[in-house]
Amino acid sequence: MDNHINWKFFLVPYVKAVEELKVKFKSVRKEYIELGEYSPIEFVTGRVKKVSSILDKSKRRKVPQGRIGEMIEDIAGIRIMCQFVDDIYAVVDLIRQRDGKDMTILYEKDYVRHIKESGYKSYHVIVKYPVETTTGTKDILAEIQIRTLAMNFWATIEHSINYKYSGNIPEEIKGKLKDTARTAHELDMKMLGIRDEVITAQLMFETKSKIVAEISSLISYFVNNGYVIEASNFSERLETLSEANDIEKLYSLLYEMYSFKDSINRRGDA
Ligand code: 0O2
Ligand code: 0O2
Repeated sequence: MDNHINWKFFLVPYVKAVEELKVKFKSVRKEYIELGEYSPIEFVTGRVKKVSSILDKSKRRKVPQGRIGEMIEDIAGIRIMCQFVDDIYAVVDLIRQRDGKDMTILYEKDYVRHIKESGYKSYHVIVKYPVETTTGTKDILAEIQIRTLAMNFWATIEHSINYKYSGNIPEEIKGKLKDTARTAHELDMKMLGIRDEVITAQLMFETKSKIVAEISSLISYFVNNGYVIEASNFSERLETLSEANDIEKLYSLLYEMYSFKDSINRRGDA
């Protein structure tokens, strides 16, 4: 059955779709970080399904060879990992906002609220995504899986065990896996309880990193322009305030350094 498909040619638009979608979702995260805001996206991965897995799935589902592209919707797969359960729905909203623009949502499956028999949890959004190829525009189906880090940990482990037993996991191990799925769920619920605290700490870390980077580049500027003593003084103060995690005083130091930079520039000797 597979003899008739030129897989290399067939998979080209899928490879492109995965690459493009990965860049798009990674750039959403970047945008939040640049703006100093919390990103509901922690990280993004993606893959094109292996030919052997496509063949297995099409055999299992009795999909005719000519209809693989329209009937197997996860040949292009994107996975978006979130820190907290609430973030999953924020990401789904982000995808819905793009519906009809650069992608079209075909349907959604909420395995977060409707947990699968195995214990599997994730939110799936199946989209149609147009890819420009040398032979014209091709509409590709892609499956976007959105899950927490705990859900991802569980699914990854379960997937490998499933692979080992070719889908027939012994009842005893199945039971243990369901138990670990409940533990992963409890972890997510506990994490949700400290969400605000975690986000505040992370934003503080990001803000501090940005100020420290700016101060450091100003110190180099002063050194390069001959203000070595002043630079070393600023550097000592940076070290003290950085150790103390004193964001407000770091801001004041930055402000003072910009004023100093202005004054030497006005004097015209820098
Ligand atoms: P960065 O800067 O490390 O975040 P590619 O696009 O080909 O270069 P690719 O194929 O996307 O890289 O890698 P893959 O395997 O699809 O995804 C791995 C990405 O997930 C890498 O990011 C890892 O750093 C990131 N990743 C994996 N585990 C974690 C985690 O626990 N936390 C975070 N924040 N990121 C994780 P990149 O793309 O290399 O970029
Ligand atoms: P891969 O590439 O190995 O991940 P089905 O016919 O039940 O296999 P269907 O109806 O296409 O799947 O859609 P469904 O149930 O939404 O599952 C699609 C994908 O979700 C699967 O892809 C898995 O990635 C993931 N998934 C679904 N159920 C489970 C589960 O019980 N455990 C784990 N670990 N992952 C699951 P594939 O086909 O397995 O491909």
